[in-house]
Amino acid sequence: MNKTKVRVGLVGTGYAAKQRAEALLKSEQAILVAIAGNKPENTADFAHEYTAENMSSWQELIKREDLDLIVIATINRDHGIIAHAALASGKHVIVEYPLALDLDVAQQLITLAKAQKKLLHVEHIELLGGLHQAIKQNLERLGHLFYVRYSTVNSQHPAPRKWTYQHQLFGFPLAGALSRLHRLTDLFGKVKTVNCHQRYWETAGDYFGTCFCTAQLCFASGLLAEVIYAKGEMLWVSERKFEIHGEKGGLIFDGDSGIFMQSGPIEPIELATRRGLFAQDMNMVLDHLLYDTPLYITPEESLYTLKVADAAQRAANTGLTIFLTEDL
Ligand code: NAP
Ligand code: BLA
Repeated sequence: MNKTKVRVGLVGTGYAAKQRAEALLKSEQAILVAIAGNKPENTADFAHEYTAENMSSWQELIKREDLDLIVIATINRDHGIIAHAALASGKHVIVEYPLALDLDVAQQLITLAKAQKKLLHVEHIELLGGLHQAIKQNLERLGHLFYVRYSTVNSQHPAPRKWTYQHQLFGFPLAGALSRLHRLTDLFGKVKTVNCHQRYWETAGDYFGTCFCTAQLCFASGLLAEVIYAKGEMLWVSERKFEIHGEKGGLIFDGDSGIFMQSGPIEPIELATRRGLFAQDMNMVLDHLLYDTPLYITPEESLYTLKVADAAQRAANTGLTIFLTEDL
């Protein structure tokens, strides 16, 4: 790009959008020009706080000809349709994961971005975080890996009446929370088979009160991974645990603390903070657009993980083991 500042339009006014806006405020390479939100009062407050123009809808935002880049930081259901419209109108796109809830839509977006010669970047900040970096640095010490357990359970009393507890808006749990699977595909490669069980407990209206999802992934390497993603009011204890077991040692992360275990003494492993990751992602994209520096993830990698999530959904719906052998 041959101009000094990337002109940005932002969709969303929640946590992720705020992190984006803060990063843009600090950046010399970009300017937040306009935003589109959901509830008018939230959008007005956000526009005021970041001195951005308040657009009445994402459709109006995307129509503007003075924007180079659209950042999509809104509910999962709308990622695909907004990304499509933005790419079709010639904008670069950053979208928070998941790229789309539907696998075919996600595939089409990658094709469209190529045809339009525009950047399509799917944020996967979990790859930038301390846990992932610590795992990468220590993985070789474990020898041949045979078992992984990754469990994120969020006990919430009462369950919030939020989009993250609405089927259509959040999507299938392991697609909506794609980072859970993406950590694994990034570390361990291709998946051969998937089993999954999924249950919701409903409350009044559109919302569920509890979601419990558990999947088993057999990787092409022979590694077995168990993933638990659960949230809501029927869960009595929260858990954030990542265990990796190898023939020569184990890595056990519990919350923000980690240890390396083998026959000798236990070694503590420090984790860097989870803060500042959206800003890192934002700055890498701006550098990429302006100076062609490399990015840390491709949309194809995110699409592959979405394939695994889609297989998990099919496994949960049918009770069958799903084979992903065409990608091996
Ligand atoms: P959030 O704080 O709950 O914000 C959600 C945004 O969506 C708000 O602007 C909200 O506007 C809007 N919204 C809510 N209900 C809506 C509806 N029915 N129709 C249209 N818009 C609606 O969520 P978030 O954590 O920022 O997540 C945004 C995206 O970032 C999600 O795709 C999420 O997966 C992704 N992400 C988030 C994180 C994180 O750390 N939070 C990390 C990675 C990826 P109102 O408040 O005005 O309703
Ligand atoms: C991911 N966090 C997410 C996602 C949502 C939230 C909707 C995407 C879906 C998912 O992967 O589950 C929402 N996270 C929240 C909310 C809180 C929270 C409402 O911690 C309330 C405190 N996100 C934050 C805060 C931090 C944070 C305060 O809102 C950390 C200081 C980090 N959230 C964070 C990270 C991810 C994430 C690093 C990526 C997922 C991962 O690490 O696997």
